[in-house]
Amino acid sequence: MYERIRTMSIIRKWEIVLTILLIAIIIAFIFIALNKQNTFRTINGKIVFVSSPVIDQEIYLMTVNNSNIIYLTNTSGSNTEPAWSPDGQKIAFASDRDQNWEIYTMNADGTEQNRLTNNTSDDSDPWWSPDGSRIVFCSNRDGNYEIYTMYSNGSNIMRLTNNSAMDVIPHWSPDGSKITFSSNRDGNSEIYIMDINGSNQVRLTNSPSEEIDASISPDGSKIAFTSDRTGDYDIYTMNLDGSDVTNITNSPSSWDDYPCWSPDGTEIVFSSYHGDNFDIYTMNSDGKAVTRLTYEYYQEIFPRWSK
Ligand SMILES: [Ca+2]
Ligand SMILES: [Ca+2]
Ligand SMILES: [Ca+2]
Ligand SMILES: [Ca+2]
Repeated sequence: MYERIRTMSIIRKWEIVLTILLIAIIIAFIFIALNKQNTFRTINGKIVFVSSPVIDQEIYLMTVNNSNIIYLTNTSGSNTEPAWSPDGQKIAFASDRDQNWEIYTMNADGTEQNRLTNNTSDDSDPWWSPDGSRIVFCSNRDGNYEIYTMYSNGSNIMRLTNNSAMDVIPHWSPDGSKITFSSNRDGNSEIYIMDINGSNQVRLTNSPSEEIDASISPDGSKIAFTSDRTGDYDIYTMNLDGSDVTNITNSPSSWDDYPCWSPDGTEIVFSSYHGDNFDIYTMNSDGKAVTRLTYEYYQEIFPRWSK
């Protein structure tokens, strides 16, 4: 009888130990699952992006790792389309805080927000020249969207395009010699490239789908852009003459958009719409090693990377 009770008590002890072990394993799995959302990666430099936690869009800054996110703008009206000055000290952006879209600049900590344009039409999509002296942007001030440049203090506005189509989303090449943009002048949106005075406008893509958001890699060898030519938005790269087009995201289940090169050209930051909202991701320039940076429920778009 004693032996039997003793055996029972040993069995009971093991049951308790195993139960505790099982609970510990379950807790560990839950902990790992919860913290998977918070696996931070080190970002070389800083990334600004746009999010819309209320109704308006505001600009946010992510530094060191993706756990440090601060807001740079907080006004009535939206603040969007941030673009870094080449030295990483300033950000140009578009805002409708003064009732219509204008171009503004601010310091990289959100201070000294100054308006550069001042008219009743839409002025948007700023992008800095690599020497910091000028900003390219688009405006419909002449009745339809055209590409313009101005000095970075807002003076000396020059129109580069001149036709009845939508000429939008200009980006300056890192060597300073070219500007890429999108236009629907040939029937639907395609990627174009031109000299910085507006001459030599050349079409690089030719597909019945939408081609937008072109930006040239830091070494000047590739253009990243967005296209829905497969029926879903993916990010592509191509050579500067439009050859060697490669779908680098190639994910039919997600809308991938807003590509921007890392300062060293080895990676691309972009937004991807999974489930029901956009978040910020990085990938190598060949589309490999996709890493998620944000987990907000809101729409995180327009990521732009500076050193
Ligand atoms: Ca305006
Ligand atoms: Ca036009
Ligand atoms: Ca097209
Ligand atoms: Ca989100």
